[in-house]
Amino acid sequence: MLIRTGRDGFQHPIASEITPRAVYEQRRSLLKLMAGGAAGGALAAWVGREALAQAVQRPNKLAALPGAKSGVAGAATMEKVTDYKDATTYNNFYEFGTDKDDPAKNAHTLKTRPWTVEVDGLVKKPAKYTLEDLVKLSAQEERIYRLRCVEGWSMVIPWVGYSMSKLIEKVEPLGSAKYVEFITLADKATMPYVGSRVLEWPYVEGLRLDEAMNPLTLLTFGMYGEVLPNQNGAPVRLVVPWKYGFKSGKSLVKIRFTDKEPRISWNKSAPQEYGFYSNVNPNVDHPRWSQATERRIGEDGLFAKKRKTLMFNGYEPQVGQLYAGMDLKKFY
Ligand SMILES: Nc1nc2c(c(=O)[nH]1)N[C@H]1C(S)=C(S)[C@@H](COP(=O)(O)O)O[C@H]1N2
Ligand SMILES: [Mo]
Repeated sequence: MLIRTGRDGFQHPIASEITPRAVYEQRRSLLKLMAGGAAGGALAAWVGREALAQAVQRPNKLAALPGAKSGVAGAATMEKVTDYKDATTYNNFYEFGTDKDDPAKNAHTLKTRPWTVEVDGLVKKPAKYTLEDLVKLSAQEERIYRLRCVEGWSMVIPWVGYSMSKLIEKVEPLGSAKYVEFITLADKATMPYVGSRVLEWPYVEGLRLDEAMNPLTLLTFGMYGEVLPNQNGAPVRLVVPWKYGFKSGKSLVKIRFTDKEPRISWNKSAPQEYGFYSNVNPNVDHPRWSQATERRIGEDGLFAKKRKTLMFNGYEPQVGQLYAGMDLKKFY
């Protein structure tokens, strides 16, 4: 669905990316009501969501991937962990569709074995890692991170992985390496929306080298003590907890070290809305809405209070110094 804004006629491709969840769900059930006749439509919508939640409810069907509690500062918020059901049925993974429940419905086609991640560019030791080698490269840790999306929803998830810095140290970046580019799978055969005009494919993300080296940046293989469900970015993704969710690329296949700032997918699609840095910042509004508050998934009923969004998503003590002296209104 195209939405036209007043400013410079920019068209945003998808309503669901920018619509707060409560509004979006209301609108969907309303549409279904209108389509199916009042009672029948409402029932169908309810049954649909329940069935999806049932289908992903975890009778431990995924392989266990436990991690020892992390010793990294800031790696364990004490906030209530989001229900597994919510974290696995309300996703953004555009390769599988643009509705929040599309990834849970469609990502079963993703083939996560065999899987390799190629690390190249400005490094002394470029290498191709099999998933198995990558999993074993360092000890798995559990980290309970907040993840906040541009659209205003947030979650608290127990991720399992290890600091990206462990991999970076292994490949030994050259002095000229300043950025890291994260390239994700774009396989038309298994990802039905690759080729659609929503975004340029593959989905590409990037970090400055010092951001990637920050111990909080997590190379992630699991969540809730199990391997990642496909819809959450199996078999390996990034989690960068102080940045908006889209910086956390899913289903990584290539990691490349560069001397130039990588062109990232969302920035290409809408440069005035999504900057390279995309640090969570309540003081810098999105061009079309405030970023000062958020809704925690699972608490987004009609009467749930919004939460105040914290600078760098609450990770300022750990990452604030990375941006000392930078104008974050300019480098959004
Ligand atoms: N490859 C890929 N990675 C992606 C996305 C995507 O569409 N494709 N969406 C991003 C966005 S917008 C968010 S908010 C997070 C969502 O992660 P989650 O579904 O595990 O909560 O994944 C990010 N990583
Ligand atoms: Mo997002």
